[in-house]
Amino acid sequence: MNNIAVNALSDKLLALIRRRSGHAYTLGYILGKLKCTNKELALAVKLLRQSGYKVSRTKKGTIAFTSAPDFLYANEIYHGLTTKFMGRIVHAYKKVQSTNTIASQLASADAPEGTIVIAEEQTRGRGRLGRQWYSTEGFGIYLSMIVYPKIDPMHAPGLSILTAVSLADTISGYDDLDVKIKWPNDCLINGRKVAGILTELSSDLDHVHRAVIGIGININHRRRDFPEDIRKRATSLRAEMKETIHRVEFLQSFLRHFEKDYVAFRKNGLMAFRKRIIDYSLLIGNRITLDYKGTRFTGKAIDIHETGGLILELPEGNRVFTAGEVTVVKA
Ligand code: BT5
Repeated sequence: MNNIAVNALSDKLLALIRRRSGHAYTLGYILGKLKCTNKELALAVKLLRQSGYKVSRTKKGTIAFTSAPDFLYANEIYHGLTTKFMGRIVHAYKKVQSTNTIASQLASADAPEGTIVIAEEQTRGRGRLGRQWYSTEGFGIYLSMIVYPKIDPMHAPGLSILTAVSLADTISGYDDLDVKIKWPNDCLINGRKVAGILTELSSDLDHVHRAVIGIGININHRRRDFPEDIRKRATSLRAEMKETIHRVEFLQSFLRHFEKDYVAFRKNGLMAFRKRIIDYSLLIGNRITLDYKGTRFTGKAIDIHETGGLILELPEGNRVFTAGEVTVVKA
């Protein structure tokens, strides 16, 4: 039996025995269902165990599923996923340079909408303007989602804001945390960055052809797991909640939130989310400085624009910004 066949058999075995967690399935039942030999079954069990699944076998040969590892395997992500299209196709990797790069290639080859690329580790995870996203193995979620939103490129900033709202809702579902969105692309808890979003587009003047929404989420980092240069500014769900979070469940929950929001966004635009955006916003209602293309603007952030831009009240009148680096001015 070659590796591909053992893989396929272990997938079938897993699907079969995890239907009833802890139940001891008899050997005869399993061999009959999987139509394989005892030796082939032993290989499949070995592979599952090597992959981190807890599978128990008795002397009589019964087999029971005990638990699954919290690895971002495609199999795990599918199991119990209730979305219609988000995450229905998963490209899962152990280590990549950047999930956004792979997702862009897949999108150019017309991968179906909702396809995701996910990795346990990125060696060149990127932020905006060539900055780096620290993507330590096993602690975070490094995710890229492919969407074809049929919007004007002017409205593209809305995709990042929409994603931030879905993420903030997902995080809020875990605990009573002080989650904020810092326009244009950060999620913060208690003032520290827990996630960043990088949306990359392929578009012409009036039409977005495809978008890759990349999200880095700090899930199970302890403070000391962050590199020193960001330790004071970064946080994770675990650091805030003092408990380990199941990454696969978090991802499934996020995909569910995002799918619902994205469908509403396509139908009704970003303004359908205005209240939620304002409620989560760290900036709206505050005096801020915004650095844009080498110029610093100081004023009050007063609202979100339908394009996803930030509306700033300046001495010369209101102005919409589509990008920029923002700092809240301390009163
Ligand atoms: C972002 O950029 O916040 C967007 C990050 C997007 C990362 C995802 S991971 C999956 C996908 N594949 C990719 O290659 N990228 C996307 P920006 O606003 O430019 O923020 C970058 C800055 O955040 C850095 O310069 C650091 O100061 C800080 N930073 C880096 N890693 C961090 C982390 N893990 N947690 C908190 N802050 C971090």
